[in-house]
Amino acid sequence: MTVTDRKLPVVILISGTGSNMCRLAELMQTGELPIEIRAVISDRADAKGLVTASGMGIKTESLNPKAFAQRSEFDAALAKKVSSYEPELVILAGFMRILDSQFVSRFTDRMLNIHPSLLPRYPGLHTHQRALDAGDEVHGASVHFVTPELDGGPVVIQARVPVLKDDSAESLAERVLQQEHHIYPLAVQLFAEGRLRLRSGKVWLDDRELNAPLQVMNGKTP
Ligand code: NHR
Ligand code: GAR
Repeated sequence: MTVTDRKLPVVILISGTGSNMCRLAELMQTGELPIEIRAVISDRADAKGLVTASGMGIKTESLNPKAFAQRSEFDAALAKKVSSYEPELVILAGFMRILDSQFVSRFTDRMLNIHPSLLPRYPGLHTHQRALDAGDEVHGASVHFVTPELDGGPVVIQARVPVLKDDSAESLAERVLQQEHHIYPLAVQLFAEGRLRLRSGKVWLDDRELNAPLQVMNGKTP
């Protein structure tokens, strides 16, 4: 095996449909993305994405938060499960539970999330409705490194999506999701190739500090 054949071991955390996970898995299987998905783990046993992943031959697990008396106990059990796969990158892909700083510190600088807004606008939930309510003309999605502060970690890449006159939260979410399927694989690829890193809280690309997130508009880098 040569150096370039090396695949980055990853674990993906999901809660729902898992379309971002599925896109990453497809690109792995066609050889376009140098990762090895060691497991897909959900906090919901009924997540559709678990069925998709096992149908693609990927190991799946779930861990029910209700089985734990405290949040911190769930987070510790999840951290243990994730660690057992020895991932070099943890990928949050529609994972709907806030993780405590104990969890985050275990995977410092090697955990990414995709969030459906142009951060720092609209951290948290219901981002599409909030963008509509604010009358924004442009909305989008961001890939960021995960830090203990919710959706507050350094942003790597963003996709901008125009808001249309008759958009509902659902129609807007659908177009944003299409763009997520472009930017998440790109960020994961840069990380897997060793070109993208978080060092002392700053994003580095090709040995240069990134002073603004990479930008994609309608699938094109301007
Ligand atoms: N954890 C940390 N420490 N930092 C981040 O940036 C995180 C995180 C965990 C998840 C994803 C995030 C998103 O992209 C994410 C980023 C869940 C909630 C939330 O409020 C908010 C943001 C995100 C994920 N969850 C509720 C909770 O009490 C539960 C909501 C539900 O179950 O429907 O955890 O949007
Ligand atoms: C995506 O839009 C993702 O950005 C968002 O949920 C969707 C998951 O879709 N994430 C969050 O809202 C995290 N709180 P998917 O399951 O089909 O990838």
